[in-house]
Amino acid sequence: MTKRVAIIGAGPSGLAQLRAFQSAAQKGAEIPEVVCFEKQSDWGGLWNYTWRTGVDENGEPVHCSMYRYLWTNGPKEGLEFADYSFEEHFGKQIASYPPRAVMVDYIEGRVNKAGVRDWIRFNSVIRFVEYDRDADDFTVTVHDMAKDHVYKERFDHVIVASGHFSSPNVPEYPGFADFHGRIVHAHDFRDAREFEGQDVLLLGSSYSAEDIGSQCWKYGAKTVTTSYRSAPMGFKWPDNWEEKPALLKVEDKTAYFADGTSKKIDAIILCTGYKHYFPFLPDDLRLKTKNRLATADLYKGVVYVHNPKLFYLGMQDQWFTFNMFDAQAWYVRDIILGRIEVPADKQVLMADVAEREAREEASDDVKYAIKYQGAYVKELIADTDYPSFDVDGACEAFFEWKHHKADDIMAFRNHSYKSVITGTMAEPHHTPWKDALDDSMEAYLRA
Ligand code: FAD
Ligand code: NA7
Repeated sequence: MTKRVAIIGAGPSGLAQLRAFQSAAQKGAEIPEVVCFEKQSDWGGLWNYTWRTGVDENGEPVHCSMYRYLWTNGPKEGLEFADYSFEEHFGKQIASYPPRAVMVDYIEGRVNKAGVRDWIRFNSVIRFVEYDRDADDFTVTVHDMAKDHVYKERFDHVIVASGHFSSPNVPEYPGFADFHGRIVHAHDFRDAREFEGQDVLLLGSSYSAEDIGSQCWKYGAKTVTTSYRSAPMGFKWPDNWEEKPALLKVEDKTAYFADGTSKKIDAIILCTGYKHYFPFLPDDLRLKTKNRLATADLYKGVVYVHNPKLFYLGMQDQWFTFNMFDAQAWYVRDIILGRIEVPADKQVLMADVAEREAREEASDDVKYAIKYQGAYVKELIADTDYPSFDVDGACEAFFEWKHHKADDIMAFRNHSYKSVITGTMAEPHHTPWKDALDDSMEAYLRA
């Protein structure tokens, strides 16, 4: 087979794609030449933590949006690799909400075992991708930062796995330019201890606002105020945390809200989400979508309808993560290997997208959304040899997680769930989350 495949990004999605091809080769299949380009010096994507903000050592935008003390925000039982369990990696069952360092170790474990690191060119920024209609292939322009050398190579397929929680959505409100305090987006938030003793305002009412607010609370902020644009998060917050409606303006160190109230604040953290941002793609190849479960223009959630030789991984809003990326990677692999056929008629591809959008829009219910994405994972794995697993069981873990958050938002991480891969129950963690200030792997794995 002489085909060449480019993968952009070595985060969980790109690594899933490498593992998918490697597993086919291991079973005796002939696979194309696979080259993964990663702009960072190591793999792991967002999970590869850096203290840096703004630009990296090469002057490129820092990819990392993760922060110190980050523990998974959903149970690990919802994301476990079906071909590589937590028990296989750690030699025992571990608690359900591992800190970032533990997750990195797990992510690396599978790809180290697969031996695919050599397929990745690190410090390699994709600058541009062009499609050549006559040759029916792509020319990829790469900047090798280590050698400071820009070069081009041709590929039959391109798989975009560059993530979509890295380019921040940064709104401006009246008074920001004159505010006497720190204003920072969640993307650049690193250490909650910075806000110890402060009155902190967070804009947004989704995962970042909830978790960064919780971090600030845990590490000693004086008060936490979250401001919602559409709807409050509505958890039973600690006494020094309150939810306010939309921010109108700030003046000096006072924030004014839509309900006529105001509050003195020291710092503002914008937890206002991210943009799908692909500066290396021209108009005819660039995905333009909202952060939703049924992404625009992707047949089966992965094949770009305007050029079916181009694929995107992990572009959905995410309940399921690692196992969904796996499902997508195995599916894309099988299209490239000619095991799965993509309909030639573009109308059929677009009808598939429209059907997914309509089904997503049929309900606002959270359980519905979780089941919707679970059904998507099942749909894809049914067509490949990715090990089938109890997706409904993973949905149940998510439902329980939701209940635990509603019961006590500062204690949901103390709960345990059953692995849908090995069937074993997670150990309860030795220390309640709010008291566990050391998030190192050694501290977490201590018996
Ligand atoms: P990413 O992890 O973003 O990786 C993309 C890779 O592409 C990066 O390595 C990047 O350097 C590379 N890249 C980008 N542009 C280029 C370029 N031009 N050239 C070369 N390489 C490039 N998920 C969970 O399951 N549990 C959690 O607890 C959780 N917490 C999260 C917390 C935060 C703050 C955020 C932002 C996300 C969280 N997520 C969590 C979701 C996260 O999206 C996934 O876990 C996962 O990291 C997505 O993998 P990915 O490979 O699609 O993208
Ligand atoms: P999300 O889930 O996209 O949420 C973004 C939030 O920001 C959401 O509450 C938005 O309100 C709010 N938002 C967006 N623009 C504005 C403006 N202009 N003003 C006020 N509020 C605004 O992003 P997150 O960062 O929370 O989560 C992303 C991932 O990171 C997630 O997968 C986690 O695992 C970690 P809306 O509801 O649209 O009115």
